[in-house]
Amino acid sequence: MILLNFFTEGRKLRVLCINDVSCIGKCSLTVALPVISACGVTCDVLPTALLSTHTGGFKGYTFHDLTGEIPAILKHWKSLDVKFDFIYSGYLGSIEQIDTVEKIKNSFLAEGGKFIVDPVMGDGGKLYDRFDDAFVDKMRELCTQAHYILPNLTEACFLARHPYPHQESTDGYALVKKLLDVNPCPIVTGVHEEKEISVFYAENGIINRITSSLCEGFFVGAGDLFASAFVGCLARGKSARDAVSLATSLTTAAIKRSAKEVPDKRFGLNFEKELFPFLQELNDAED
Ligand code: PXL
Repeated sequence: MILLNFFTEGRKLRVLCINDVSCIGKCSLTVALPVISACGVTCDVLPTALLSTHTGGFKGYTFHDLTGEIPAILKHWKSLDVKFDFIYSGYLGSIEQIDTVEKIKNSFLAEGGKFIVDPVMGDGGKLYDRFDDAFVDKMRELCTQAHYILPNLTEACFLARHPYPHQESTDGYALVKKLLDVNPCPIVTGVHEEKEISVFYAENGIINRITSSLCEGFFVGAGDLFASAFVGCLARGKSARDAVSLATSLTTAAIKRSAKEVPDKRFGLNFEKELFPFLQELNDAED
């Protein structure tokens, strides 16, 4: 609490989001920037790659790896003596970039700041294009360093070396229990059972869940929306429990809207009109 008073009185909170720019398909930075900024905190960015679209379903996408640019950016930032109160990493294009994120956390996270890792690697039981087991192992290492990790069900299974439930329903409690060996505060999204979908999260060793009704199908960018809202709410001083609850409301509302409004789910979620009620909930929760 002392920490938040110092931050809020002294200067505006800064969040650094390390993620790719996918020009089309609303995910990663094109979601994180509007959502985190709308929460009322500064969102600085470190783009990891520039893609014509995300890799989840479009054929022939372009991919420009920005790893080579990062050392010069960091050198300049060092000269500015800048620190970040929250560092949130998402899609990383290579094992080398995972090493870089670890270095950024060690050099640029403000004292008492929080490091949040969304280990973006896959969905539907499979790894995305471009990722393999070596990447998973390296991501698992990064997750051990984070204050919070936000895997979806697929990523949680890879991290915990747990079988992905293709047909059967998932024991979210058993999965999160295994993940506690990787990180003390895992928050697992998209855990589906028959007609329900849940977020499971651990707090002080106790596992909790928030359940919503299930909309069938894959919704690209849903994990990014959840993670961005979670980080934005944390940066506004919410507890992790409240941030999970607010992020779940926003994501569920955006998915429900998109199930009706977006015929081709590769183009991402129509989350924009759901930001207003989300921010109202965030501000009301302040009283
Ligand atoms: O939403 C996750 C994501 C982020 N970035 C890129 C992706 C994906 C999922 O497919 O391809 C480039």
